[in-house]
Amino acid sequence: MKQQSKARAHTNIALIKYWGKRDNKLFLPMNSSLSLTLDAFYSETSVELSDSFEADSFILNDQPQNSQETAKISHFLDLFRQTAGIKTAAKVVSQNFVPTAAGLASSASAFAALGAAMNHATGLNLDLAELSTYVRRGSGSATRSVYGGFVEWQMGTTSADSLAVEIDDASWDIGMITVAVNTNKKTLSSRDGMKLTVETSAFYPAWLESAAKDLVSIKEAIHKQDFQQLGEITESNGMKMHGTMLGATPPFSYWEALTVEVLTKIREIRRQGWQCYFTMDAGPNVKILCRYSDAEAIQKLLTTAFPDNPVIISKVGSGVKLI
Ligand code: 2P0
Repeated sequence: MKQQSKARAHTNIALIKYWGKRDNKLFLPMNSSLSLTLDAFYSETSVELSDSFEADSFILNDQPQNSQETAKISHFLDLFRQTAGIKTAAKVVSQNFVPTAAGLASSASAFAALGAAMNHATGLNLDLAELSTYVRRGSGSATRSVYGGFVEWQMGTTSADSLAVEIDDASWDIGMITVAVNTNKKTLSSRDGMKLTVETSAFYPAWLESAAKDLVSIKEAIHKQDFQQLGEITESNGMKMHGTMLGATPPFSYWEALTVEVLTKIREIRRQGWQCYFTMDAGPNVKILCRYSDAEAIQKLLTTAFPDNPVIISKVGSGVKLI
């Protein structure tokens, strides 16, 4: 057997956050989430299956990866191999066009691209909804990167129905700006951070109750194309997620001093009349939901205030594609 496939997947930023698993092995989440797929950050991954390979190999950003990193990929590829009934080893070559491990969700685009390439190379050709249940088991947030625009990851009841659903293509003047506060590798992974939160946070039950209500409201806002409502829910849901971490034992936070300055600046820009709303993931960087047509003007205001920090505009991204 010899097959080769290559895919591109874009990252996504959750507007209703995924924060906690109810099953750590199957990556079943504690709550449903909803995201916007971004055009500016993506991964391109090729998978070559060949009977001549003795073992899996993995090259990321031109660097051959060690046995520990390769084992993580092998475990993921096994999901596809088991279904396809093959044992063929794979050569995986991946390029991330995303600052890695900085809360910019590189694992989402990485596993979505790898899964899509493997889906094709094995000849399984699962449809996108089913593919999302496979890539979920590489990284939860990858579930949502299968589609473009606004995407819901329904928590489901089993592994088979915990999947991505396309909600809207977000073609109504939507954009996102990222302010890179610090792109170094974080000290506490989101995987460990969410586990600690589920197990110890006094605020976690309130988070679950609130996230379920926010999901209903944000879907209404998307349906009505009500940008203000969309932004207000986004901002409040993200802050509630970060609140759960302060209620954990020991308490923790991904924020840095500059993060707070950026949030203060965004509120000021909003008072000047621009519609912009912030959200943050498991890192100090700030993402701003805005009108795509306003993005350059808002970028200028942010760059003037924070000249040393990259401020990156993105339009809405598409779903996984073979390339
Ligand atoms: C999200 N994050 O919804 C949330 C918000 C970070 C904060 O999904 O353990 O890398 O691989 O399932 O997907 C980041 O967590 O975690 C994430 P795993 P993942 O985007």
